[in-house]
Amino acid sequence: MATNYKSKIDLDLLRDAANKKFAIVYSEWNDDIVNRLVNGAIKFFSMIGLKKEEIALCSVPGSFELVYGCKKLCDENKYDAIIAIGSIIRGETKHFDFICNSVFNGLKDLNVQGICPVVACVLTDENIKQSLERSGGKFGNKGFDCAAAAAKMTLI
Ligand code: DLZ
Repeated sequence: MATNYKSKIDLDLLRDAANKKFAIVYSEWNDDIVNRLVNGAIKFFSMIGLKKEEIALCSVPGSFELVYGCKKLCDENKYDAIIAIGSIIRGETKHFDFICNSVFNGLKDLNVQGICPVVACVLTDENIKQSLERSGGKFGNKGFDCAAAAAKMTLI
């Protein structure tokens, strides 16, 4: 298994996004993992000069509801980029596949609408170990990386 994870983020370029407005929509399912991702995103924003209070935070019950939450915020026309944060972990039923497909298709549809960029920070893991590895473990923190992606999208 690959362990040579390296995030390619140019903080100097992304500091120009410090005057942009960001929102995070996060899911309450698997909240221990989601909190780690949200903190990763906030850490990135603080590194480019944004305060936590300047980031709009909105919670939804589960990842399935991320699309609706993001759509509502898109329609407010107040944000330059929105990050959807969730953690979907495979269980014993087919829920995993249905939720993953719905979330990613829904977020893709929002991007096609083009109101504002919506970044997908939704982990889709087989087990909690994989989720921990991607939320501040050996594969970095996808919340941090996705916040950088959101910043970049405000500058293109
Ligand atoms: C129902 C469900 C299941 C089984 N697993 C997860 C999960 O791993 N991660 C997640 O974010 N949400 C899960 N949910 C909840 C759904 O996303 C959704 O909130 C409910 O189906 C209600 O629409």
